[in-house]
Amino acid sequence: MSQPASRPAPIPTRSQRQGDDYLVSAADRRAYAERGYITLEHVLREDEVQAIEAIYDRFSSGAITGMGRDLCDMSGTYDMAFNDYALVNAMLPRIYLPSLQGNCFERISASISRQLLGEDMTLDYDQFLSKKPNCPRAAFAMHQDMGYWPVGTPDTRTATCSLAITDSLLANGCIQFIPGTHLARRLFPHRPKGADAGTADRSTSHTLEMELPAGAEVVHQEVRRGSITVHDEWVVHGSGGNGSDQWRKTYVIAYRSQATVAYERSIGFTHSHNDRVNWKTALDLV
Ligand SMILES: O=C(O)CCC(=O)C(=O)O
Repeated sequence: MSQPASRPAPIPTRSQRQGDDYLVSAADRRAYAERGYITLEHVLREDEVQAIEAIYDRFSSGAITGMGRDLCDMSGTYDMAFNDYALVNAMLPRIYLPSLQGNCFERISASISRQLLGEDMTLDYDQFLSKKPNCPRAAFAMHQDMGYWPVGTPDTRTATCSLAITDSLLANGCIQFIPGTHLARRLFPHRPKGADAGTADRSTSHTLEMELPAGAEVVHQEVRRGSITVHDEWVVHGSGGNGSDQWRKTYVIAYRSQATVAYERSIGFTHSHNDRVNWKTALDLV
């Protein structure tokens, strides 16, 4: 069952932004714990979004080369031609273009993650996700982020901050969540997208999908340019296709604890799609 889209909040009269900090309120922290995600309004100013978008577009237009599988279509298979991509996924842009490092979204989202989850939160990975206009295929299959990551990490705390570079609306395939699905802290079964039809497996496509829990109520979370959502590692989420004539552009930065990031790196997991997988994932559990 799908709920009507929640509308973007009205412009607040007083911003929670103070320098490189965005003050996360006690109500925000409670909502994050209860629902598994929150929306924070007006995190970046228009001039800051514009500066980031100029760099962002170099990735979404394919101008940055040499990324291997880190530039792929998150809705399709690795063998697609760039011009056929529907959901352009650029993994680890700060590695491929180091001048991105230390930008204002990195600084502000780091502060937000620490206020939500503790001072030991550190940047784990970044990602640019762009949905082409008039592209119903540009859907991100519903999943839990833990489904993609190595299982067995003792401390799973995560704050994934997604900046809307464009307005993110129901029409262009905004993010959608099933609130509260994080509470049990357990993985639902995931499978490679297209596995049922025999059209893909994990070596041909990165994308996973899952059955939605019975009676699930999906909330379409619209977000205005410059505002962000933050979600945790267990909440079920994804997004629909782009039925509008506008791009949807999203800049994701995920934070995990220093100990967890050190553990990931020690087993060779960097969030690059070029990693050779030699650890257990959700697929080993089904
Ligand atoms: O923003 C979206 O379309 C989905 C992004 C997502 O699944 C994620 O960042 O984990």
